[in-house]
Amino acid sequence: MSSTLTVVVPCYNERANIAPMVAALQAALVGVAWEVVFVDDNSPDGTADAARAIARQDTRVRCIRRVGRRGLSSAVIEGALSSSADYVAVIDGDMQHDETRLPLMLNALQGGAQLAIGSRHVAGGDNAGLASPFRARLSDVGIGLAKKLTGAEVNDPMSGFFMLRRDLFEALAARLNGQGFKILLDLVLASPAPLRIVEIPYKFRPRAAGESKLDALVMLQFAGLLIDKILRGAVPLRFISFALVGAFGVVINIAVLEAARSVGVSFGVAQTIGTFVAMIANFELNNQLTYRTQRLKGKKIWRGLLLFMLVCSLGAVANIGIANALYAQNASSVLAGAAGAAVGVVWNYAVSATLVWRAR
Ligand SMILES: Nc1nc2c(ncn2[C@@H]2O[C@H](COP(=O)(O)OP(=O)(O)O)[C@@H](O)[C@H]2O)c(=O)[nH]1
Ligand SMILES: [Mg+2]
Repeated sequence: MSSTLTVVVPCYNERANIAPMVAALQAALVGVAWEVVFVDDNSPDGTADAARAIARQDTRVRCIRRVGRRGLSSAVIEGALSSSADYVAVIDGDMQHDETRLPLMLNALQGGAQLAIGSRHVAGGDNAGLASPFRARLSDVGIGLAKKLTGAEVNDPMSGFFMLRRDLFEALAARLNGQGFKILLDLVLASPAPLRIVEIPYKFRPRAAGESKLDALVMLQFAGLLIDKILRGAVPLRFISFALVGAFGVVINIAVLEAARSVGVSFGVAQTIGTFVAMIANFELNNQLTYRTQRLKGKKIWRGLLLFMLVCSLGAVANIGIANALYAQNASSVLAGAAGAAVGVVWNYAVSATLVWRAR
């Protein structure tokens, strides 16, 4: 007999949370034919051993142990693709999500919804379990960006807690980006037609054991996911124009730097002036050339210029960060610099295309 519901639990160093998770599912899913798949990336704390010890006693429990791999999204994808059930749910392995919502999600799907999302941002849900005000802020910014850049009609597109029909997941699987943390957003964006989505409120709990794995790399992968989605279908000519303007900006930057230095301005100040002049020139050129079809005029120019400079500053941070990271891993300085610059220009282009020169 196959199960009705497969619960996929990505886990990394969650040993202490495995047994409580199985017990919680058992209590929440009375009357449902369920199974749970823990997808562990060979955690050093022995998470897989803990799962297998339970699996030996309980055939509803399975464990996929991946070696030489890391990544929440790809773990979820492989867990879901190992299912033969009618429905697949995804829930974090750290007890932060409220498993008692699972039957409600299942009801919603059986009533015709295609995707049920556990949401912290609809009435009755909350985000109190985020570890710090910084994380709450970060989460809000991420949600805002995701909504703005993608137009996804979901209040909590960053939720890691959701359920959908397995056949839908299988249909979308090949179109998934699979990088980083945000598998739900990835799924919503992969669907060629808008999905019938129901959001079910839940209260995000604080972590009871273990620690969070969200770090700078995860955030970078999130940026990559957004960029990937935006670039799909974008006009390449426009990107080329943007990149050429950027290259011209580098020339302006160096020219101003040298000119200021020749009249005795210190390097740091001269470079700062050069950078600002280059950004303003680039904004003007892009406004005249790259985005002439939606040129900003009048008062909108000032807002646009400010946003553009902000976006480019973030691009510069990503550029320097990536170049440093590659250089530290023994890449040649030219390769590291080029990779950093490439990421910077793609970021600047993708984000300014949507935020600064948004097509009406
Ligand atoms: N298999 C796998 N699971 C992961 C990985 N990174 C995070 N997880 C799991 O994904 C869930 C959410 O991660 P968590 O660190 O709690 O993120 P946060 O709640 O946003 O701080 C937890 O169950 C983690 O153990 C990974 O690289 N591989
Ligand atoms: Mg967590």
